[in-house]
Formats: sequence, structure tokens, C-alpha cells
Amino acid sequence: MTSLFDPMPLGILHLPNRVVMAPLTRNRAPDAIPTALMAEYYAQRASAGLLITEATAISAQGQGYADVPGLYGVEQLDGWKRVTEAVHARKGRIFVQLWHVGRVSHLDLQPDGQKPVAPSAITARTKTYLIKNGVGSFVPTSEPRALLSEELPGIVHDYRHAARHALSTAGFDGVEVHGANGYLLDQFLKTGANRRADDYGGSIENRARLMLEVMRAVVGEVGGARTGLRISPVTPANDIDDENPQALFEYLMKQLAPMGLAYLHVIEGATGGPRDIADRPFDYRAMRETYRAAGGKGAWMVNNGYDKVLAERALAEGADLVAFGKLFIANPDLVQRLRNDAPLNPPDKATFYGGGAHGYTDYPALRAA
Ligand code: 8OZ
Repeated sequence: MTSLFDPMPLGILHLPNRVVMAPLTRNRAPDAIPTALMAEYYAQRASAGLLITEATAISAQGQGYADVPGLYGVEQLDGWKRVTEAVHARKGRIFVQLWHVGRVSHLDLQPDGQKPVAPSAITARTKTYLIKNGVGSFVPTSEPRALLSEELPGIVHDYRHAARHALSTAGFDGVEVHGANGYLLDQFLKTGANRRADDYGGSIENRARLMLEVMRAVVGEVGGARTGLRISPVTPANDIDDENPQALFEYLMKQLAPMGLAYLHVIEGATGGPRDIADRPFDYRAMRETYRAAGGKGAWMVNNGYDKVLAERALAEGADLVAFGKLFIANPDLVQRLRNDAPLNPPDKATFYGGGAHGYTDYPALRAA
């Protein structure tokens, strides 16, 4: 039976185990530039089968929170280069998560204080995070404006451009497109946020169009073997919902299958919360079977609230990789701890977002035996 500690090929990479570090927003990149402390944090976790970075903005317009990193400026790319070098020096593998927040943003975070952009001018009933005079606070997101259809090729271009520089300039091993958690691509997908009357709204085919254009562009740039996609079919995160997610995601599976992706990364249930949501049922196995039946190869990565027992059960039931979030915040050597059934450090919520080394790089590893 497959164990979490069995190796597996991933695209052109060889993963020494199936324990993946999930993307985790930590708000420690002032001016959107990755720091030396971030390099240390990721390098500490390099024994993961794969590291996926925190969500990283592909453009200034794609920014939605204070002190999250970007991937569109020279200093940002240089900062990430130091991160990838530190991870590779420890023999790790690292993908960067490509992010456009869409409407989950604030006037204060947008270029020239403009409105955030979205499929439709519907405000998300959610909060974002601002830092003013050194003090962080959660504030309601601003009212967005609907993107013109003429603007969409520019957004696809921004993803393509970010993917190219992620590999060629910043030295990442691959990219994960953030298609989850109520951000731009998820907003286009789902009826709760998309009321468009053009080719990008209405039918499932139309709502999926932007995500598929982005995926084809990114795969065209860096290759399917270096590309993953994260989805969250039923999460309510950031005020998102869809009237028929099963049909929507099965359509997506059939379209994604021929792209030769390295992996699909599926958040099961409510992001960071319950895996089962009473009024949002979803059949994940059926979605995977649709993907495989359509010829979809690559790894099936699962995420949300996994521990070792649940993870090994998921592998026995057909998953290939398991992404751990909060456990990786608190345990830099999570792979070794899971392998040895060693005690786990508990994560400290108070230091998840913002701050410095405390609650970031100061969680202890087990002492070498
Ligand atoms: C927590 C806080 C801010 C952003 C996501 C990128 O949910 C995030 C995020 C999580 O995908």
C-alpha cells in the first residue's frame, strides 16, 4: 500500500515523499518583496516532497492584502530567487502559487487607489487585511468594477508573464495557478460572483473560459509538467458560491485532462474549516473519476484538515499527494515527525498573518537523533 513516505515522480521532478507544504499566506513581505527571513522559512521546510509558496500576485492589480509578495517586479523576482536558491541548497523542490485576488481587495491596495476588478460589480462580503502606520487590521473589501471583455487578454498575459519569470528569473521548479478560495478565477467560475452577459458569463462553458485560457497560456509557456492548479469546488471562503458545482467541476475536469498538468490540488470542503458542509454536498471521487476517464494524468493532491491517518486513507483511496497547511506552519520537519509518529508543535494563530520571525522561523525542529 502507498505510504506518505513513498517517492513519486511529478512532471519532471522526483518527489522523495508525498507530504506537500500547502500554500500559506503569512503577510511578511513588505512592499511585496520576499525577504531573507522568507528564504529561511521555506528552506527550513525543504524536506517536504514539494513546497508550494504562499499566494503571490501576478500584477499590482492582483494584490489584495498588505505585505503579500508579488512576482511582477525586478526586486520581487530577485527576492524569490534567494528563496529558491535556499530551498534548492537544501535539496528541496518549490512551486510558486500565481494569484489574482479579483474583488477580494481594497482601494488602498490597488494602483492609484482604483476599484478592485471582478467579473461583475458585486462586493464580496468578506474582509481583507491592511497595515497602516505599522498596525494591521481586517477591513471590508471595496466595491469592485466589472472587467471589460477587452481587458481579459491582459490578465491572461499577466499569468503567462508571471509563469515565465517564475521559472527563468526566480528559479522556481514550477507554478500552481490559484483557482480557489473565491479569488479572480473562482469568481469567474461561480454563479454567486459572475453575472456577466458576454462570453465569460452565463453557461458553465462561458464561466470556465477565463480559467481555461489562463491554464492554456501558462502550460504553453512553461509546460504542463511544471504546472498545477488549485481548486475548491464548494468552499464558502471569500463569499463565493455556485448553484451547481458538481456539473461545473466535471466540465472543467474534461477540459483540463488533455493539458498534461503535473497535478490538480483539491481543497475538500470549507478552506481551513469543516471538510463536510451540510448544504454544499460534493462528490470528489466522481470528479477525480471524470478527470481520469477523460485521460487526465498527473498527481491528484488533496488538502484540508488532514492528519497522518486521514492522509494514508486518502492515498489508499486513490489520492497521490497530501498538502498540509497549519501543521507545516508549526513543524518545519513535518515529514520526519509524521514518519516517526513524533509529537507535533501546535500552531499559534496569533502569528499566522504579519509579524517577524516569531511564529514563523522559530518553531523548533526535533533534535537530531
Ligand atoms: C488567508 C489569508 C489571506 C489569503 C487563500 C491566499 O485563502 C489565501 C489567503 C488565506 O487562498
